[in-house]
Amino acid sequence: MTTHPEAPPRDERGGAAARPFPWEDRPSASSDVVWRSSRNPIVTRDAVTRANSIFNSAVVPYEDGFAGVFRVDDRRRVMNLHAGRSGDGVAWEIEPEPIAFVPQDERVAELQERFDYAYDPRVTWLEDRYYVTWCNGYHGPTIGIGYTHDFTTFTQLENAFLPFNRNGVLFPRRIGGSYAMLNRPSDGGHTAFGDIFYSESPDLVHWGRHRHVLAPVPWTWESTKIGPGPTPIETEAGWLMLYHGVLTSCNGFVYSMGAALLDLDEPWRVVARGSSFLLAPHVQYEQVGDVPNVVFPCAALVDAPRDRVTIYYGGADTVVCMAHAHLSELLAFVRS
Ligand code: BMA
Repeated sequence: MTTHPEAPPRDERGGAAARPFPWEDRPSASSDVVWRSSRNPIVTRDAVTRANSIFNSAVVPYEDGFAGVFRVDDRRRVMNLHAGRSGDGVAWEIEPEPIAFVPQDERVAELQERFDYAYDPRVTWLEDRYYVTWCNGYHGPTIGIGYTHDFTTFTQLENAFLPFNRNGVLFPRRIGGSYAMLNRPSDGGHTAFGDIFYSESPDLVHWGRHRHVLAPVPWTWESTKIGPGPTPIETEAGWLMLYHGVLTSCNGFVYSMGAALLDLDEPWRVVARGSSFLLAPHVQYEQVGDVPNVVFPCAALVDAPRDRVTIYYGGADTVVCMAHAHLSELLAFVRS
């Protein structure tokens, strides 16, 4: 039913075949398209000494298990990225120290002369390596890009855009010969607006041909702003894009997750868009935390042959959580 270029080639030990897929069936009492893991939250601040919070993090299949890049805010409330490993996708070992990106060249070293913050990573298997994109502080938020082959050594490339931009996620293959990224321009503060755009690049350094993809919808769960989430999932019907949408209540922002389907060859064209949210902050670990009422998806694992998707999301800017869905039902949902 689907093609799935996200997974890296099987290693010589047949790791991919042996890898477990983190999954729970939908509870019998539920008819929701997306349901929460009973093991939530799967990562708390206790995973890293001196962490204030660990949330909005990205995981991918790696060797016999999984690897990830985690957002860790420390007790100075400095936001940074840490690498992590897991055998089952649920129990994580997270490095105590932040990733020390090696600059690709002297020009990138200039970017590193000052570190402000790094947060909200996405990880994408693309051609021959794992790329990391994140919100990188450089005179305001913009999109940082780096890559790794082993989740030990990470190389940093140029920032993709001028400030301000807070959400950037790469497509897992080139589109029309170009690298492609969904992103969300913003401002220097707590942006009370925001549409999703598509940008492309011949070399992952120079970005252009920016196209509008999706706008907020007035008087709905996504009326204030929206932003791309996990690496888009390639299906025969189009690119399944999970994203976050925000409404402004009388008591502040409320972050939920929705989904849309983008054209395979021209992903700035929207094929379909679900009108409701898929997951909204309805349980305590999403409603209560450093920032209340936040569901913020950053990654999805896909087991296409068995019609299974596992989504990783941040809860209330405090913890990492998992949710599950059937791919076929997500594709039906976007047309609802
Ligand atoms: C956004 C980002 C996210 C965060 C969200 C809610 O602007 O900072 O990291 O989860 O706000 O605070």
